[in-house]
Amino acid sequence: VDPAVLKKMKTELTRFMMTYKFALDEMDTKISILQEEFQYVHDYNPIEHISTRLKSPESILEKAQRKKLPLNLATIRNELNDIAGIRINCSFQKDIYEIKDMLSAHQDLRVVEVKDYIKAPKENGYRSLHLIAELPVYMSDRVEHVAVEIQIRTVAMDFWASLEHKIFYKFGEVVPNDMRHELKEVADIAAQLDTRMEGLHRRSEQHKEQYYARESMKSLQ
Ligand code: 0O2
Repeated sequence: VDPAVLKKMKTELTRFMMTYKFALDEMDTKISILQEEFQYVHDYNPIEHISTRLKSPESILEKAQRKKLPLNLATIRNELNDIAGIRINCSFQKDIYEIKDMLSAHQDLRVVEVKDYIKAPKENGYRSLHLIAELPVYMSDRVEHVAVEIQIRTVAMDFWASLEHKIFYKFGEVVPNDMRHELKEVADIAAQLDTRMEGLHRRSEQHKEQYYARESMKSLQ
């Protein structure tokens, strides 16, 4: 290959990857701002943990080949929505939808797809809310609209998904029935934990409100 052509290809690929890194940086900032401001206004932080990941060029190519896509950057940008991923782990299930609404209200962020694996869990028990959002990334000579996959889940959903990912997710072969059932059962137990913890949270809020109301009555007497 002509060295000049090779150099141009390398520059294009690096700039392509950079747009996804910048999109993740922007998302990270957006979420940190929400987190800080929400804590200030509501005296409560709904986000336990945020992590970001950028697919490596090798796994982008592997996925493009698996999907039988022509190997050019424009097609890959249009067809692969999970090159940049951000995962938001929340405390409670209600926080997931609150965060979704807050992010969807951002004018520069266009939610192009929602997959609600909480209302409709996957057959193996996987639960999570997935959004594909597009946001503009301003480069020196162009604006790119870059897709980011946002996974929002509770810590209990994340516990199950992270371990299932290690145990089976990329196994690629048929998982024996008894193990499939047990994984699904464990996912359902995690969902019950979410419901119970959320119930406890609600009751504790009511309890605290009543307590402070009683205390302020006492101070008036
Ligand atoms: P990794 O290693 O986590 O990055 P598409 O991208 O639309 O072609 P798909 O599978 O329809 O592919 O998208 P979907 O369902 O939104 O899932 C994308 C991501 O969600 C996966 O990314 C996982 O991170 C997560 N996920 C989906 N299903 C499961 C599951 O059953 N178990 C676990 N642990 N994670 C899941 P990747 O790139 O496949 O994997």
